[in-house]
Amino acid sequence: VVDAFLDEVRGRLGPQGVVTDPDVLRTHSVDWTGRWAGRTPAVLRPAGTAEVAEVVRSARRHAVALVPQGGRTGLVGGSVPLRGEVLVDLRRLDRLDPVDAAAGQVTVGAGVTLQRLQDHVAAAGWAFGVDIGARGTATLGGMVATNAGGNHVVRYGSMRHQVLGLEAVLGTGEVLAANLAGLVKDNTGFDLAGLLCGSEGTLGIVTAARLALVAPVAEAATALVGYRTIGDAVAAAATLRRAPDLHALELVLGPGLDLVAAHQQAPVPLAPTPPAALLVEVASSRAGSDLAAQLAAAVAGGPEPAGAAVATTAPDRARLWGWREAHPEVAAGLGIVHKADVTLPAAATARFLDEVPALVERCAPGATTLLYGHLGDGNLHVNVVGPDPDDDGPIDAVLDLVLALDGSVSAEHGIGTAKVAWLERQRGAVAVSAMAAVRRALDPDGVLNPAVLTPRT
Ligand code: FAD
Ligand code: 2HG
Ligand code: ZN
Repeated sequence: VVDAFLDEVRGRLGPQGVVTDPDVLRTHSVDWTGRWAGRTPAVLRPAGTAEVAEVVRSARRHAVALVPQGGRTGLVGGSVPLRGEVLVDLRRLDRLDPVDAAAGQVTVGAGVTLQRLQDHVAAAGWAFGVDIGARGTATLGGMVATNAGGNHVVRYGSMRHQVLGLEAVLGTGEVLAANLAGLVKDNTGFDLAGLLCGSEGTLGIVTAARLALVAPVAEAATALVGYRTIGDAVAAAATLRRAPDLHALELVLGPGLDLVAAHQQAPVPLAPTPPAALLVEVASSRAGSDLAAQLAAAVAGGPEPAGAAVATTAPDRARLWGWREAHPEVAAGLGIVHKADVTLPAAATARFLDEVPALVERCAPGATTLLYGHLGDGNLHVNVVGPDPDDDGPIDAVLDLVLALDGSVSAEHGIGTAKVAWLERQRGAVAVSAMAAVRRALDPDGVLNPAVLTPRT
């Protein structure tokens, strides 16, 4: 069956559109974490929307399942062929249109990386509201599919808030063009572009997006502020959420800072290393405001800090950001990482941070637990290294606690295949069956990402 499918696709896409080189297949079958690996008979490389539609229609005819792939930086096992699916690498869809300066919008192909988009719009005097550490590899298609969040959700929201329109090939094989003109207001029925944001490749393959841009930062001040206790850092965040021009509000803890220091062979800029620190950034599109003073005043409104390092130039700010952004890479360097990406109600955050290390220790004695995240949004990342790759016990215990505290078991990475067992507990049976019904309508034969979100049999 697969051979007949691949022959048909080869006929439509040409030989360069169907890759079966075993080295390439192996590379594409593993994700960034190394924890999720599958097997595939082929990687398809369509060059445009029409070719993606050919692939999906052909897959339906031959009952072949597909997994769309961008940069493979997703962290929940959604982009790898765990059931032997055929991969669809979207990176040749690399259209990057000129910035529409009148609207402050741009149309971009699904395969364009975030970094390339950022550079492109910066050259035209604009900025993009979402930024994540994987910017050099993550694609806009993957970021739409996962509704990526990242460093500036406190200011601009997640991907969903930047997406005005989408082009996608639905599971039916039809091409959906939803508000590619980028109309800011369009109340003519369902928001289909919004529906595809966070759908994790289960409803359609995103081929292009019409994105809203924001004013570029003219001036910014970034500080790594130490606190004597985790509780102080959480209390400070409650004050700082109201700071004028807030651009980022991130949490790191002492053990994480020490690991980054060892990795970067550079001393932590706060000595001694504090139990907790906030990376706070204020930014303005207007030059001439004294943002460092504004930031100091905002910090002074909260608990007394245990030292602070402040930066106002771009290279110094990037260095400070390194203390936060290096965490996933440093965790990966310790071994296979078990991840939870959760949201807590503000009132439950301190208790969660306090309880998780002991909880993990009870499930996996001797394991290393790193806690960090986008505290401004109540979003914490839990990285546990030590348990066997298949041992979900510690993360299950963490997610049980999240549900008991009325949080969410996925803040920004999605459900993928890794968190499928948690979806119904989080959202309830009615919501899950509504999602499955939408899925059946847009992908009647179950060709797209069958193992993801609400698995198809
Ligand atoms: P992939 O990993 O290739 O795919 C992810 C999912 O989307 C899969 O289910 C896949 O099937 C689907 N998909 C991919 N392309 C398409 C398409 N064109 N159409 C339909 N479905 C598609 N996430 C955050 O939210 N915030 C962060 O701060 C953040 N930081 C990160 C830092 C690091 C170092 C890493 C490794 C990851 C980080 N992520 C973060 C995870 C995040 O989900 C991804 O970086 C990004 O959103 C995925 O893009 P990708 O192109 O790599 O997608
Ligand atoms: C981040 O904020 C990413 O650094 C990755 O969302 C988190 O690897 C993780 O757990
Ligand atoms: Zn994150």
